Amino acid sequence: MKGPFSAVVALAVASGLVGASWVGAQVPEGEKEKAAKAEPLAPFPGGYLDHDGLSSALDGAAKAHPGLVRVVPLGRSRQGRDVWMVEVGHEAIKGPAPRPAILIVANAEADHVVGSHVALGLVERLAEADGKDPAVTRFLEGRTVYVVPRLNPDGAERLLKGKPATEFRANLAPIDRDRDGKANEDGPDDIDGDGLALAMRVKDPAKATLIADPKEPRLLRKADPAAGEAPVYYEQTEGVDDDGDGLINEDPAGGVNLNRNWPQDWSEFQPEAGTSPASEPEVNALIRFAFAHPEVVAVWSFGLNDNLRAAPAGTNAADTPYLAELTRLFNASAPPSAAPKADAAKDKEKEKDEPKPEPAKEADAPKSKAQAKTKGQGGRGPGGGGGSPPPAPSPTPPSPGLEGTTDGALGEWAYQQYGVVGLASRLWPRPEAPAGSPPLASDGDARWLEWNDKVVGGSAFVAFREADHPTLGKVLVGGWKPGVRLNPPAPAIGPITDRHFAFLKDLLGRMPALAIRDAKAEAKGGGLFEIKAIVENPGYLPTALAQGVLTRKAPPVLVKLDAAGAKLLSGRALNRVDTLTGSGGHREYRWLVLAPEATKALTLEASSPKAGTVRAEIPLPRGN
Ligand SMILES: [Ca+2]
Ligand SMILES: [Ca+2]
Ligand SMILES: [Ca+2]
Ligand SMILES: [Ca+2]
Repeated sequence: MKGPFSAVVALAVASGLVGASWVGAQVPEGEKEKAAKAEPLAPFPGGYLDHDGLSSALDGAAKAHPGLVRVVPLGRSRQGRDVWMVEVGHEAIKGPAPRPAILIVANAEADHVVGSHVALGLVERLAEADGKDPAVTRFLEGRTVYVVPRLNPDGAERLLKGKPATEFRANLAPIDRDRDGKANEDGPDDIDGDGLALAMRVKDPAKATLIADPKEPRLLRKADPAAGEAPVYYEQTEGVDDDGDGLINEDPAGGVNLNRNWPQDWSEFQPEAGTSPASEPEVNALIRFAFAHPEVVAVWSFGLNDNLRAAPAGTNAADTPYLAELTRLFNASAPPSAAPKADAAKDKEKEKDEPKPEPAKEADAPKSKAQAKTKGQGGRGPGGGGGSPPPAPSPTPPSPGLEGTTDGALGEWAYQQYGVVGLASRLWPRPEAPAGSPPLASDGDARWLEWNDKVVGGSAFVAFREADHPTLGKVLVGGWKPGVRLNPPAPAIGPITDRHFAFLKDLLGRMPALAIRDAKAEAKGGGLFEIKAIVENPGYLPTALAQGVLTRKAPPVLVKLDAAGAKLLSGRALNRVDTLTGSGGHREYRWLVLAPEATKALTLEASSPKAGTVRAEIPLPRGN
């Protein structure tokens, strides 16, 4: 087969995989723009890395930045691939206490491969900025960025290299969708021999609900009987009835959607949510990591949910201002491309016409349950999806229970249960013309077709053409190539990464911190001293979100007076503070100690995994 997938390995090899890991990253800025104007871009998966390519690229980054970038296995996928965790931070300076951290997780949904490339790009940009950009350098000296570039290596591999090529979101765990005792026995097939299993349009008056749109015949729309329109087609995935049960593609290889397997609002009746929360080894490994690392302040996930583009809703009131500010910052550093509201409504309408169920394809304007309760307030909430982009492409409908929700999503879990800032970014919410080209004019499906025609030279959409189906007779086969509507052409990844790196730097500058000020001892005579100090959070974010306090997952700030050799008469040696709010939240402390002549000073320490550790030496004044 000379399909698009032959390009994956070839391009990965051509890029050398060291330093620059995708095709676009090697083209100088000016050249890139010229090229964009001059010739069409190759759509996904051209220039995207498979598991071996990504592993090599990560290895290359670690080798290029020893002591700063480390790549360790987080766990193993179901099929035995390493799920990589990258740690970025100066090892040599790493003290005994955990260093406050940010955790970035990408490519949980198999078909959101762009996430793994942006995650890799952020690792590279952080490492390259170290020693050049003072803010980044300072951060990497005292903090850590954890990055899981591809939580779902099995699913991504299926999408990138599986045959026939088809849309793929989950992790290949065996699931018997139609409960016939066999798993994965009837998936999409390539009936016309082009290597792709796309969409199939079938003329069948009994089941048809759709007609070709007179304005754009490449698109189908619902027939309107009131306008005298008779439906002509139904549409489903390309394929045949492999197991002879009378249904076509009723039990495709799919598995569990790794962005639906998290314990928050987990859906027990949805096969793609898994048999239990965290049933999947990839999700389980990350949850174990998270609870073993209370220093994580924020989880930023790249996927189909997007909660950073609209004002927060559904969060604890005390946390909302912080999240609103992050939203503002995000929109300042990665300006949203206004996704028209009409798109979501239109696609929902289309979903109703789909003839048969298929694996999970949730739409992209998910609302958390909390958000739903806020009466449609366009929100982000904990992993909510206000201001969301047009829905994911699919010739098949979503599972009814999960569509339009964030049930079981990582971002939701990160905030609601792990109790940290939970951010989610779609990265490429809608197709755009390359810089320097006229902007795309249309919306919704028409916009995708315009992008297909003008930007990628028509190579993302396969025009429907007649094919012989073994049981249905003549059918039409064609549609969007797998993954092309979720992952931008490779040259677009660099600029997307730049914008998200700008936000990451903002976020790094907003970590909670600790400071001890006005620490002093006053002699009261007879070896008695009054000690006073203020412990403050000069960072932007609180040392614990209200949600972190509520869930007891965020450790308190511990304030310890080491009164070694002295007797504490009043005040506690160890004080716990649930949280110090951001931008100057503080507590005042007072102790009375009786110190022998030999004790010259006392040590005060304030520490929190999420804010670091500070110490102050408090001399005891003697001699009058
Ligand atoms: Ca089955
Ligand atoms: Ca085909
Ligand atoms: Ca079948
Ligand atoms: Ca089949």
